[in-house]
Amino acid sequence: MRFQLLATLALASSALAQTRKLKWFGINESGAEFGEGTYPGTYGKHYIWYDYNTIDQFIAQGMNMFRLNFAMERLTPNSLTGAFDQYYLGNLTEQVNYITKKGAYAMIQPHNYGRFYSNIITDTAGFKTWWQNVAAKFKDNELVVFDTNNEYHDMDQTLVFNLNQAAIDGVRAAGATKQYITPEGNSWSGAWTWVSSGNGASLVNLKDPQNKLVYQMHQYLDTDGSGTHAECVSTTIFKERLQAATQWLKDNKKVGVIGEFAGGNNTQCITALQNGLSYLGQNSDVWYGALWWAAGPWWADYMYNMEPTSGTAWKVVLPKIKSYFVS
Ligand SMILES: *[C@@H]1O[C@H](CO)[C@@H](O)[C@H](O)[C@H]1NC(C)=O
Ligand SMILES: *[C@@H]1O[C@H](CO)[C@@H](O)[C@H](O)[C@H]1NC(C)=O
Ligand SMILES: CC(=O)N[C@H]1CO[C@H](CO)[C@@H](O)[C@@H]1O
Repeated sequence: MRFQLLATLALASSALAQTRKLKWFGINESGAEFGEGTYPGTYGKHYIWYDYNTIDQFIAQGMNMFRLNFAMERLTPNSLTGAFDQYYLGNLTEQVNYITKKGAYAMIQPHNYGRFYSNIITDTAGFKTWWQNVAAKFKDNELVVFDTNNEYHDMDQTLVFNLNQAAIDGVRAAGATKQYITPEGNSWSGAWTWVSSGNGASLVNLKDPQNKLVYQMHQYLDTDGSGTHAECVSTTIFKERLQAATQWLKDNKKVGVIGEFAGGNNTQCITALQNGLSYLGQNSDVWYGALWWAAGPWWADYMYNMEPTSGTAWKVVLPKIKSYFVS
């Protein structure tokens, strides 16, 4: 009892001693969306939820944002406007509560690319209802962040705008008025193409009555920006790929977050990561932070795996980047 109290005090004082250079330092928790195409699939076989012990270890490293990947097809198996699967919702809720009770943010992230059962979502009214139903479950938790959808791509730009607006309207209609919402763009929501793809010109017009939109962009550092190679183009590529989007945020008085970023275990990538994170820190007026891709129980020897304590990125990258978030 006494030891517990001392431990709690020690934790509280070390948390107070931390200075954040960026509001959010986070990680993608990935696994509940695995088994894509096998729906509903079986828990523990086709998909998996996240390990509380590893969440604690990330928090001890200074992380305060967890982007929880999951599949819409498992949450509402019948239709966008249909009933929840109570167990999948139960697991999602349990994870959100665990994270937010520790004082960290939990990002609810349908990992669906603007699609439902592989078809592009065109029913914007149904999408609004989906979000209204989901947000109603979390409306009293201010540490929840709603991500409208992971990486829209190869879609009509007006549809991407309309789906984002429908999600915002649905969340607010649920009475969730305090939470941040992160719209994502077409073209895999890339930061480097945010302006050139037309996302900027289109999504600048999204309206949120609560004024709590944080534009979510993703950025990888390999040649095609896909995050499928261990090599990075140069030591300055991260920073370079952020410049146009940063200017867009400033010009339009918006704020953003890098919802996914990563690089491989090599000195070129590590320097590129450090330069890019330093640039985010210099522009913390418009950037809220960044979330590493990825952790989760099933990544094994994946090149960007940050799962404690065996992941390559946990061992090699995290110690070299965390000081850009917290000191
Ligand atoms: C999590 O999912 C499993 C498998 O469907 C289920 O047995 C369990 O009851 C769920 N947990 C909650 C809290 O709903
Ligand atoms: C990282 O790369 C170095 C250099 O290639 C290698 O020696 C080391 O084993 C790698 N670390 C991990 C955890 O893979
Ligand atoms: C860059 C990257 O690793 N993206 C992966 C994100 O996760 C989905 C499934 O969870 C993979 O299909 C992508 O390759």
